[in-house]
Amino acid sequence: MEIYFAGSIRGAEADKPRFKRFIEHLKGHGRVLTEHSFDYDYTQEIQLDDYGIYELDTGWLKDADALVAEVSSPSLGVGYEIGKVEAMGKPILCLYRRQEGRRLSAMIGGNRKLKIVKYDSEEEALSAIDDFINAIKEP
Ligand code: 6IA
Repeated sequence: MEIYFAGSIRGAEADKPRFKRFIEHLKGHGRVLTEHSFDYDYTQEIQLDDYGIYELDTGWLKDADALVAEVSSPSLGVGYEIGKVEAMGKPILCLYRRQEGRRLSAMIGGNRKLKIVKYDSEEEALSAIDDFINAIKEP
């Protein structure tokens, strides 16, 4: 199972430690193609420019069996990735952390083709990941 984890990169510094914990959990289910996209030190080492990032990520989107998108912080890149993977007909889980005074975009929350899970605790998000991946493994 190859999993593409997506999350806001330019604009969500505070989310990064949580993303890393989600990625570690996902690694228990398969290969996380984007593991290093959220690892600043590693990415600095490989020094990709924006063209390189786009090529690498769009290749991984084609390879992936499923997309797990953390959508708590608005992100052009994550919205774009969700649209592309939806067009490929692959399963998509969107995880949204409930935050006072904020609402998920209607273009995500209103799309019945997406599995949307709104969570308060990390445990809820991790268990939603397990349910989502297990449902793909046993259709
Ligand atoms: O608009 P955003 O930057 O929030 O878009 C985030 C999404 O685009 C993520 O789900 C990634 O898959 C992809 N993406 C955007 N920037 C990068 C990136 N930058 N590396 C890999 N994927 C990216 C360099 C990483 C940085 C830690 C130095």
